[in-house]
Amino acid sequence: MKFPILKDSKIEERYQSAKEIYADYGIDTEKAIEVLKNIDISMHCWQGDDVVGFENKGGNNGGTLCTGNHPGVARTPDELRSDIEKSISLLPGKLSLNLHAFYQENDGDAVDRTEIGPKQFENWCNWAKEKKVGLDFNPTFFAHPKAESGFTLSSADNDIRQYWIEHAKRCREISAHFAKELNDDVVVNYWIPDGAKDLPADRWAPRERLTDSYNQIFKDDIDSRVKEALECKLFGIGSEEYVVGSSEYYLAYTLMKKKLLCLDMGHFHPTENIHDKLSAVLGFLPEVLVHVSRPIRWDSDHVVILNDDLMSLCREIVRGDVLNRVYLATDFFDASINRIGAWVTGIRSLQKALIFALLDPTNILKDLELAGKGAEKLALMEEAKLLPYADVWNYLCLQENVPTGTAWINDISKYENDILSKRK
Ligand code: RNT
Ligand code: ZN
Repeated sequence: MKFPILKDSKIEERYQSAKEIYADYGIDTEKAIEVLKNIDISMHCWQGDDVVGFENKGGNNGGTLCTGNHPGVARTPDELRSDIEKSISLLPGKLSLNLHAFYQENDGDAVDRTEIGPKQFENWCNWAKEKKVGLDFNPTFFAHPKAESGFTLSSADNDIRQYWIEHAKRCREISAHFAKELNDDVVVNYWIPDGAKDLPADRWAPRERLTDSYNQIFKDDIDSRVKEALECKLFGIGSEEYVVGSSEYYLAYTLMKKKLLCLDMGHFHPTENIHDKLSAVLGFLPEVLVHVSRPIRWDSDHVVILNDDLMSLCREIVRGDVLNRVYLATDFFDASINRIGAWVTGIRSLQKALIFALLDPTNILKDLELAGKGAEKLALMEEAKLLPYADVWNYLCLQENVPTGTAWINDISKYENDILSKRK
């Protein structure tokens, strides 16, 4: 099917009507659009190659699991960049690219993770400058023989632990280089797979060692544009019973050491949502990083869609007026469908949830709540879901020169035919 291209004049007409409807609730659509355009979304690079990277070291991914083998996976940095560029051309707003250390570029022989530096990321950095996107970074504590025991920064083997401490230090150097080159914030996220499949005899020592490792890593001050976040997790495959970097562990550590806490939407009990956590932790922590993901039954990292979890998350950020204190980074990977389609669907859904949140009649809802008018409040919350935010979204896409409505689906099919299907 050829998906319809909406006429510009129709989009403008519908926008004018939507603008009036929202104005009746005291909502300024122009302002919402301006805010959305400036929300920097950190787009994860790893949807494009199924979290494989360019080292070919083997080793497991620390319990993260990318399933499916849809053709057209990016096999080289150039292919990955081309796929990212295609995706970016279909997305409005501001973007950064989120890299992992194992996306280093080398001459076929991977540089050891304790020896990587800005040089292995020179092409990425130049590319980011040219495309006017920011960069974020992650040390990679998995997919490596030295992570096979299931422990990295909390390992009882001192050589292994020192190895990963050194890797983290190299990543700090790379991140500081990015911050300087791009003159921009660089969010660095630490996620380690450390944990045990079954009952550990000692839950204490790994956490003590982890604290010591982080203290060593963070000992030297770093460029203030480098924002360091630590990601907690409930459990992973192979770490069902015990995760060293649990929620309590990282909440305590980040509070004490003034780091960012990273909340991943898939890293809590299956019925637990992260939107309720923002007003709790941001009362004490200056900033947080959110990994935008979609768990189904477990931390499955499905492509993000416009569901209640996502809408609640964005609403909380807007209602709490904390857009400048919450960094948003996507984190999902599906290899069973066209990967550009996966990326764009997920990121557009996040942006749609944000525009929806920015058009929320929050002030009226708060007044109704204070006046004890519970039924009216609930009724308006439900009716607000039918307000014409799609017309505002399309108008925003038009202004940003990216496809409106479903037209972008034509683009991914064409790219699949022209480019992806030729990758054998
Ligand atoms: C794993 C974490 C982590 C990774 C990425 C690749 O459970 O969510 O953020 O998905 O670093
Ligand atoms: Zn994550």
